[in-house]
Amino acid sequence: MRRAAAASHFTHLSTYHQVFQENEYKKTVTVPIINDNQYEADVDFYVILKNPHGGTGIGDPSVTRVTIVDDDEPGEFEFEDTHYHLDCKTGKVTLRVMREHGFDGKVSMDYSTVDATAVGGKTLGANVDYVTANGTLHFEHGETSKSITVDVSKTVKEAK
Ligand SMILES: [Ca+2]
Ligand SMILES: [Ca+2]
Repeated sequence: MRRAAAASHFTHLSTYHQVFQENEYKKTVTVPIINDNQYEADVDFYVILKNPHGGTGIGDPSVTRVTIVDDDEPGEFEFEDTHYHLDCKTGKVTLRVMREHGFDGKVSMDYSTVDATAVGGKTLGANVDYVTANGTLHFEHGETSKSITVDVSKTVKEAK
């Protein structure tokens, strides 16, 4: 578990002085937690009791651990369809990538083309069926879909 960074997750209370009145046996310490929208591992911090005054002592436990459980769902990526067919006349195919099961925070994902029976190349030519593509899709917080466009040959060829 990562150490909680004070600046980003909770307001740092370096020393907090509590005074118990006569007949008082219970007090609460409140630490404001900052709720962001970025997925991250759970983080934790400790609160310790120290410097008792007025003839009192420190009992056990005098240290407690607080875990900030992340509530953000960054989602997962998938294509909208398992198979795309294209009309050669357009010379390109657009594939839609969906971000499902959550859309919290800024996330990114890489993609690349892989040859099957079609042959990819840097530019379209005699023996090139499509232009190989690879890159990174960046999603902002709340963004749920992006498109990848691949240029393909307008020349119809028989499957090899
Ligand atoms: Ca959150
Ligand atoms: Ca978070």
